[in-house]
Amino acid sequence: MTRAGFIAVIGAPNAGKSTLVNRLVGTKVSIVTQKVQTTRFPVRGVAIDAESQMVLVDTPGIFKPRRRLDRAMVRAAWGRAEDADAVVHLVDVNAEIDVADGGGTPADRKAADDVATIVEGLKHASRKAILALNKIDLVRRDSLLAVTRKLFDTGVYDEVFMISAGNGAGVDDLKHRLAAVVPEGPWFYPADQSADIPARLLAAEITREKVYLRVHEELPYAASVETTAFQERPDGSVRIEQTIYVERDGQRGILLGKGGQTLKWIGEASRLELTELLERPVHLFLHVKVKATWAEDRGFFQDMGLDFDV
Ligand SMILES: Nc1nc2c(ncn2[C@@H]2O[C@H](COP(=O)(O)OP(=O)(O)OP(=O)(O)O)[C@@H](O)[C@H]2O)c(=O)[nH]1
Ligand SMILES: [Mg+2]
Repeated sequence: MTRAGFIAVIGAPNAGKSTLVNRLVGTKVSIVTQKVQTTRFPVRGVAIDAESQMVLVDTPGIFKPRRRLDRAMVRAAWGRAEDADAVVHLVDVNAEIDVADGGGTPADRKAADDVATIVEGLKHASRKAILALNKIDLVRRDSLLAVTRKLFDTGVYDEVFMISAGNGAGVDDLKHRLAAVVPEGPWFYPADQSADIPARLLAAEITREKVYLRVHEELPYAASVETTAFQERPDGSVRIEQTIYVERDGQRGILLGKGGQTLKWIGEASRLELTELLERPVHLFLHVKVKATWAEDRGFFQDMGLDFDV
């Protein structure tokens, strides 16, 4: 008898949701950066454990939204949580502990604030969530207890796991549990499929990750990537053209870098990873365009399943 179901992974920005989904799946399906608000739309990765197929839905971080894009992202995250067979709430325990001790960076305090918002949201949910305390590689074991109790006492969880999505500690236990939680039924995807994201969208995401990795200080949230052409060539290679949108002229210069060096690095890093992911030679061509309003452009995000009607 097989089992199959959807599991939504929710949490504050930067909690490590995409890292966890990639680790559970065993391959990269969702991009990871040190920036908050990296994931913009729900990404599905498929994990298998014995007879269970788990469709993991990586969601955008839940936070207090301002821009229209942000509102659509947060709504998408809650929407997936409602639809799922189980919800994993992932918490950056390092940030929680620092704030509980009266310290922490402004980013840690923002994260703790977002965790409180999510707990409030979960109080209205129809069933309890699984709490996963992440980044335990960064904290002392004895400091975990107080934070665990504080969160558990909110009454919105029925289980707690302590994990490091980064180094894999505890992740197998969580995976076995999730495998048991999904209901009996036929699998949704073929056994060899690990992601459900169109190749052109994945290609755009990989390039966006490289943009963030390279120029994250200078371009906070200001860039977006669109694949404009994706052609399979007779020789087995693929030709990909992409446009990177920035909001201002000055950002275009930053992205290009001196003599085009920065863009060249981004293109090369993206091409290498795409070659590996797509398992064939990739010819990648990047263009940079200035479009002040890309974040307000409804059509731009429709492909990603984001709903702008707020
Ligand atoms: N030390 C440590 N770092 C981690 C762990 N898990 C994730 N990270 C790091 O935390 C940062 C954020 O990881 P992501 O997986 O992008 O986080 P996210 O929750 O998907 O973030 P958003 O998509 O922005 O909401 C990255 O720099 C990761 O490498 C962990 O278990 N330990
Ligand atoms: Mg993410």
